[in-house]
Amino acid sequence: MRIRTFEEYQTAYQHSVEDPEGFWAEVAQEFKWHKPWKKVLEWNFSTPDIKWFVGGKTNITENALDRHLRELGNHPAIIWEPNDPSEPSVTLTYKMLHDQVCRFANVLKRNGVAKGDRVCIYLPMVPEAAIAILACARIGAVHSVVFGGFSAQSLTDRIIDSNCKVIVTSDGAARGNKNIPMKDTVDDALIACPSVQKVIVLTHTRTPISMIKGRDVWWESEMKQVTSDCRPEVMDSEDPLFILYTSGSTGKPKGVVHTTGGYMVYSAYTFQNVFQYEKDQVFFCTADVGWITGHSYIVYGPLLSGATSLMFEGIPTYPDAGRFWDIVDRHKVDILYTAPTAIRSLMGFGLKYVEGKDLSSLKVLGSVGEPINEEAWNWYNEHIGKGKCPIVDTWWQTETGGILISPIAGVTKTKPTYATLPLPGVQPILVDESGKEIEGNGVSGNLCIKYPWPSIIRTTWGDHERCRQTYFSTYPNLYFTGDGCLRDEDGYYRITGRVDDVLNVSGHRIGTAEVENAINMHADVIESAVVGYPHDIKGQGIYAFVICENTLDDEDLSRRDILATVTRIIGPIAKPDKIQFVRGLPKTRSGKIMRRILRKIAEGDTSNLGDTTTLLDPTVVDDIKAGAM
Ligand code: 6R9
Repeated sequence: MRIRTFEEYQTAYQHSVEDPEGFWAEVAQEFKWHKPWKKVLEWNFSTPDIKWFVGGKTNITENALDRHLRELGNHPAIIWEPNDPSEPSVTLTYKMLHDQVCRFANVLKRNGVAKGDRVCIYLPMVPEAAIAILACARIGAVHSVVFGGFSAQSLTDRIIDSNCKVIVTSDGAARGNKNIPMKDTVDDALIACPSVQKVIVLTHTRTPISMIKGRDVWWESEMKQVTSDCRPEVMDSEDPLFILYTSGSTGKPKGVVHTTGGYMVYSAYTFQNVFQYEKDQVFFCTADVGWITGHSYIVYGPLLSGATSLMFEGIPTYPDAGRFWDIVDRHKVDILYTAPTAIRSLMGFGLKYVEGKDLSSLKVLGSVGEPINEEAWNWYNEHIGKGKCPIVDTWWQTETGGILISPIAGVTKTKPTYATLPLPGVQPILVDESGKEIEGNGVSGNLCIKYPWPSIIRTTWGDHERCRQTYFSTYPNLYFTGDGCLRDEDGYYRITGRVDDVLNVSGHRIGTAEVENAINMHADVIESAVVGYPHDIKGQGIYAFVICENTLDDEDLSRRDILATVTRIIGPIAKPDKIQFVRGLPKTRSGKIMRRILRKIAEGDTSNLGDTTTLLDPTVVDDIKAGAM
């Protein structure tokens, strides 16, 4: 299963393409199955209908916890670093984690959760988030983790869409010098969610909160009522493991569904190979468990591999911009996996926060979430890796469940800004607008994948047709990623960014349509159009063109009201960086907004706006140009 040399990578890759079923069967054998699969793969990209390890029975927590108890029982599974550096960190061994997961699984059962039920997890970055996730998987409940930065409205939408029965939350969250309400937000969200029967509340910040009789119970007192005996539910390989909502180019976020067997095999395989994890190493992924990166590379991938996963509650700039390096130094972190936006932001604070920190434990550096620019890559390489740590620029998506294109640390020759080569089992293909394959090297096109890998999206919750439409209909018989991509002369892949209306702001995926809908909720707004523009730290910033009824006495106040509205509807991560009030939007005669023009204006490149003669009213463009920010 483990690739050690480039020759081994080539052999594994070839094997995976010539005999995918044989290849993945071998990998899957490392896990404990209650019943072996009858067939490795059944697939059809047109419906789509994809099944891995068909008929196989397993439980992912048995593989992530029980399987390690004999050899690694006293080995750290999770190291938790709190927001406040003066508070002690917490270590949970595999035995302790197993005990807590089983107990909380029993708490869920006690509160009416059964196999197949959906449980919403809305927690800060505390070990209990991992415990709650695994407890769901233990009893076959489907977890739906919602990122703590989303608003009550977003939480409501997600709870309703997946019809969650129980919510797990905390009183509050500590982030930097802020205390963020969690239970309050849940209370607001629940006004519109009749399906929710129980709220399990972890005490964390001890902020005063409301506790409603019959509905709200405390995590701690529930845990005292149960034993740590909880037999793992035997799950079918294709039983849903979790739902994770993500933004697309249209409509509300969709619930991406991952299933048990394939996700288990792929998250573990990619974790071990991409990062070349060795026993006793400390792996620090700085993502939030509310995103796919946290699911696959804080919780499942590392624990399935018997690794030690470091979980950090706080933010990279608290108490100062040296916090990551301080954590690396104190916990002797071997592998650091973070996002370009964090690197760019920390770069901006200068080297004084890096100096004096002992980073000599680092062996591998990872990057994820957005394209990494050359300057950030070089800084990461020189000042953090000291020129001796391979950088793995890992490209993947919520829908792919695990890393698809990435160097294998120390094995694949890296090149700044390139995700380099597909992992075994991954068959990328570039196509032009008409869907024709673009062959050869030194070319670019839209990135698709032509063959299933074990953790490919199975459906979008409650709306299979939407899954087909979004990913499998643009180009027949291909999975369409939504990303543009270049393949250079060496056959190396470089992801150039989204080709659809999805923004990537500080590594967070946000749909322009979602932001527009939120802006349009403001009482004075008539219409809006949102585009991305290059932003030095965030990668992309959000630029909103807004037609407003009566801004005009105090534009700044109107801007602030719009920001507050977006925060209320989606959450602070979707707040536009720039709001320009306009009298009209550039529309074609059929009423379509010409975003190409708005994008150019937002980028500050108004010299060549292309053909504007097809516009209903070409003069609005001059007005917008004149008022550009
Ligand atoms: C894992 C994750 C997915 C989108 C994806 C792409 C961008 C992710 C990248 C990258 C360039 C990388 N993206 N990794 N772009 N290089 N190494 O981030 O999932 O939140 O679903 O975002 O992020 O545009 O399509 P998700």
